[in-house]
Amino acid sequence: MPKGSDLLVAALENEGVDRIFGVPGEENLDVVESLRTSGIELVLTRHEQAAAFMAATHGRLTGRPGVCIATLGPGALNLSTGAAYAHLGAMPMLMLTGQKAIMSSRQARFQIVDVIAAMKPLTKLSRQIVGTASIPTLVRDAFRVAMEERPGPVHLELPEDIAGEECADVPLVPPHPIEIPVAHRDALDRAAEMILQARRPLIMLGAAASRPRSTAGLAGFVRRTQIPFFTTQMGKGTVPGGGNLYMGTAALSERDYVHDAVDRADLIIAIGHDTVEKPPFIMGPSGPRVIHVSYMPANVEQVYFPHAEVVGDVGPSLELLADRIEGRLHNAGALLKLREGILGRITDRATEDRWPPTPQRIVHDVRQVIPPDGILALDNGMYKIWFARNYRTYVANTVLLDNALATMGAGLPSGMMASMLYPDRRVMAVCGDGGFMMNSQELETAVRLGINLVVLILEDKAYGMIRWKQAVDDFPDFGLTFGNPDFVRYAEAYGAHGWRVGATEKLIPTLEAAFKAGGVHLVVCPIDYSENTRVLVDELRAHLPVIEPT
Ligand SMILES: Cc1ncc(C[n+]2csc(CCOP(=O)(O)OP(=O)(O)O)c2C)c(N)n1
Ligand SMILES: [Mg+2]
Repeated sequence: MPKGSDLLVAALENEGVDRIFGVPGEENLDVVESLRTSGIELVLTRHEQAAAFMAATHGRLTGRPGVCIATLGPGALNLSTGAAYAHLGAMPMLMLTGQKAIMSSRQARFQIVDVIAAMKPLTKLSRQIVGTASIPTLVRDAFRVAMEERPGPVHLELPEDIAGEECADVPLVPPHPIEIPVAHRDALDRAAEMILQARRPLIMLGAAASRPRSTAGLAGFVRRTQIPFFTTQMGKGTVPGGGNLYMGTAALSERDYVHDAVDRADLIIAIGHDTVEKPPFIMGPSGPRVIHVSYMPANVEQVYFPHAEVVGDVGPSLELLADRIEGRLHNAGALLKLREGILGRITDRATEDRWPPTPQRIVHDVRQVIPPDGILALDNGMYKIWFARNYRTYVANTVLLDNALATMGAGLPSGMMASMLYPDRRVMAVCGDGGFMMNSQELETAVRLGINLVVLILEDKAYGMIRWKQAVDDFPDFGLTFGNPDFVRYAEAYGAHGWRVGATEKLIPTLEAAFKAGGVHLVVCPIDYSENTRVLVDELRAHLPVIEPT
């Protein structure tokens, strides 16, 4: 006779789950036993937070929920940052947690936390499984909720008595494809009219543009309209091959060079913008008109209040929009004349050979060793702004950047997940010396799994971004520096390879050698952060937006 945990695992197999990440506890042991004899691989991590980051990244890259598992109380709570990461970042994920038996209580309140309540604000759905009979439908529903727009995390708690209870073999619910409705004809007509009338149109690609299902539709829209585009940080790399129309990425909210184009535009077609992101530009009463194209209606904010909306499945809706305007746009390329100037300023000092290297040089050199389809997974720190601003992409969804929860510690686990999903591509995690140490224990997981991954640690012996903001706000330099372990020996202690870059011209050969060797590599390179203030404050303060007669 099957037991509850067998039904749960069968229901997960029914959804096509092939791996579960996590740290089991006593209360999960029935599930672990059911997994042992299943086709699902249990991937142990060294912290539940990393398991959740990996599962969320699985969802982000495939559109199918990644699954993670933890015990009750402390284990479940360690998933919470990952839950928020997936919730703000719209990544489908299923979290499974254990719980003490609900029908009898022999341990009083030992380790008991109201995990359902704790997960409520961090998930789209958080439910306790109270009987075996409902397991197949609950799992099916959890997957639907996680995947449907706006995607995100769901949570199921399986108490140990339900997990171990023998039960009848309840039939599973077969999944079926569900199409997302396409935008209404009137909305498409209205948007087409606005685009046809625009004198200086500009496309903006935002976070939701990165859903794997919309990749082809987006590329087609850009190609057919030839309207130049810029991206938000999380929209970076959503359009493949659109290189000659790329105007930049808005790493800052205003005054950057890309804002020369934004400020000059009279219409912005904002595709997939999600206001969880730090604003890519600030709307004002006299700025450009904005058409919001996305799966979900716009959230109206002080800085974002679109004038028209095209809501529906983004790919097919854009196809219908392109049908209405293709070949009829006379001003599509009006802003393209600004492109060279914007991109030229961005690449300033990209090949300068000072030691330690500048962020611009590091971004430039990293690009040289990553093939077009290689994947970059960024942690959170000062360098993220530089990568967002300066890194160019050629293939869709090749930059994993979190501008939603913007949590430190996700760089290594998200890079590990990308490497597991795409073992034939080069994958690099870029981390600060602060963020790396928040989940560095996962080096053991990476080595154990035998994956290929290069981790570049940018060392400034500080929580650099906060230290920089402290300086920009005229606070004295205080309280934000630390020491580091010897990263080379640290890597070696895990059975990984460690490298220290000792000269600027050594960065490319070191990274290249690391990729060629395969396995897990930690490459440490110091970074000269004096550029933060020189460029991102002084230069941009002096930068006056281009004013041209309209
Ligand atoms: C979990 C978490 N804690 C704190 C912060 C606030 N924070 C943002 S960037 C940063 C410093 C990052 O330091 P490091 O990883 O060394 O990168 P650096 O900026 O020095 O390049 C901090 C503390 C955060 N985003 N996430
Ligand atoms: Mg640092």
